[in-house]
Amino acid sequence: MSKFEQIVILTGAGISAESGIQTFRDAGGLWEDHPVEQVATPEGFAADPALVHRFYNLRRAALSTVAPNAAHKALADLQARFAGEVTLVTQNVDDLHERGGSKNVIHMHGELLSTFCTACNHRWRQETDLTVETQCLACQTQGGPRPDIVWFGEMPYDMDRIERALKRCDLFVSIGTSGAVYPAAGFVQLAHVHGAQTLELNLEPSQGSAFFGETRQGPATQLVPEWVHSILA
Ligand code: BV8
Repeated sequence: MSKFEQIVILTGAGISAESGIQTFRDAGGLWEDHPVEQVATPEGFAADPALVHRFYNLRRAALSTVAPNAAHKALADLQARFAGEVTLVTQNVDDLHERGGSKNVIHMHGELLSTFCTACNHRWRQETDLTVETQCLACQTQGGPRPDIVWFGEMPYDMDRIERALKRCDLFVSIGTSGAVYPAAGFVQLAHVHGAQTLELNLEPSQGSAFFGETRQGPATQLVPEWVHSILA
């Protein structure tokens, strides 16, 4: 029986890298020569909705060309077999955790496959391209639908639920994130002050490595299965 009872896991773009989805750092934080912070903001969307729709249409369409990797599958295995509680929070907007078998994934930065209407707030699953002509399925407003993505300057989803889990967990594990974006980058400190052990699994030390009790460097497809095996052993 593992000595831990409540585990919170935070994942970032690095866990999907070996599935072929580019991380933000690899792209140098740029997309079509635009800083991500420019296209991934409400102001960017207001200024050029067609550009922002294109940014997300390309990433949404790419989902059908990639598959979950051993790290996604190992976390699903942990959720299925761990006797205690696992809370899986991801900054990623892809669906690889779900396709790898994970349940109850908290997408704190939203999802590529979700859309909502800025006029009536109706939310629905969206698999095809959005354009400025797209009409809302509920109120028919043309141009109302936007990607259901939390942009810079917007409040991430499920923060109350995430903070409650961080305060009561006994282990916090961060996987494949640079620790560049808040509030996700601050989760390790909240978990630590409430007595949790903290572990970082990442290709290289992140900006927040100093806050972790233990850090391991390597690819997620190697580190995550090894770690899950040690917890389930
Ligand atoms: C908020 C959706 C408040 C978009 C994303 C100072 C100045 C200005 C702003 C701020 C500031 N301090 C805080 C802020 C606010 C801002 C912020 O943090 N800015 C940063 C740039 C400083 N944060 C926000 O705006 C957040 N909201 O604060 O709201 C508020 C309060 C009240 C009321 C209203 C609002 C919202 C942030 C969410 C933004 N949206 N995503 C989209 O995806 O298109 S963030 C986006 O970037 C990603 O989702 C992700 O979270 C982030 C990139 O982080 P990573 O996932 O870590 O990816 P990255 O490429 O950086 O790193 C990959 C890592 O993997 C690397 O370390 C690499 O070594 C590793 N790796 C690579 N390969 C592998 C690997 N590891 C293992 N195996 C491998 N094979």
